[in-house]
Amino acid sequence: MDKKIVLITGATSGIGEACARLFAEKGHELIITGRRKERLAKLEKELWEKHECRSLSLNFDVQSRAETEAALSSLPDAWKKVDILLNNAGLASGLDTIQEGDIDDWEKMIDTNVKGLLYVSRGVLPWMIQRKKGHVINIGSTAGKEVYAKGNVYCASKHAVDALTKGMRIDLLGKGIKVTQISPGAAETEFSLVRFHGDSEHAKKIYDGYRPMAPQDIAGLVLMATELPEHLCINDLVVTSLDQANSFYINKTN
Ligand code: NDP
Ligand code: 8X3
Repeated sequence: MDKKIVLITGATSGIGEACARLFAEKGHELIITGRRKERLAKLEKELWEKHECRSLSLNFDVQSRAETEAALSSLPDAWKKVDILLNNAGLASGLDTIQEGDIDDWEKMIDTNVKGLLYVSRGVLPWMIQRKKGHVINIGSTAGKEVYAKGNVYCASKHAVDALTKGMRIDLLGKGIKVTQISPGAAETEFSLVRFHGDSEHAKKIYDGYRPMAPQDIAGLVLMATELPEHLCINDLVVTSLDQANSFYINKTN
């Protein structure tokens, strides 16, 4: 097996954590990141005990350019040979009309989903370019394809991820670097808990009456995208559960 170094932003929960577990199980080496240090330490220990996976934790907030730059430059040279960058860290904060929206929520989403992704990519891409290989996978969303009521700024941030993914693929053409976007519909993670500012009752109700995807479902697709023949690149993969047609239509009859 071709052992790879996989850098996963937002590995402390949900899709990023499921990806960390799957890539570790497949024998790869991991750089796991997030703000919750204890969760990173626990995951690092678990991955070693279960799979003898070598992993390294970087504890930083992607909203901070200075923290992101410092964390990435602290990596030993051997760990800078990142083969796969999974830009996953992201969030929705609030669900309000544009006229009532909380500007702090807006800043959080734009700073994390757009600027954070840019800071991390700007740090890692030169390492990939130097080695003439690499794979960037951005976690977009169906919210990056359609806009739904009260989704305004979250949808805008995921539309930005969609545009940045396309831009990256164009700018990196001929450099041996694949750029993929995976755009999921609803997956049951801590996403809704975060969106509703810790209100677990409200968060649970979001998944009432239908079967959403699990974070492991997305992890399987991320892995699949990285295992294609060298000359093939999935550009964009929109995926929902069987109960979801798009951002608007969900079969809630279960
Ligand atoms: P979770 O809330 O379960 O996980 C989010 C992850 O992002 C956590 O590990 C969190 O780590 C990290 N993160 C958030 N903000 C920051 C920050 N400022 N700095 C560093 N890390 C951060 O949600 P999901 O797993 O669902 O979300 C992962 C991605 O998937 C997001 O980009 C989301 O927009 C996207 N997505 C989710 C869908 C869903 O329905 N769940 C559907 C489509 C896309 P920590 O808090 O420790 O920093
Ligand atoms: C998360 C999916 O529909 O809640 O990106 O926006 S949705």
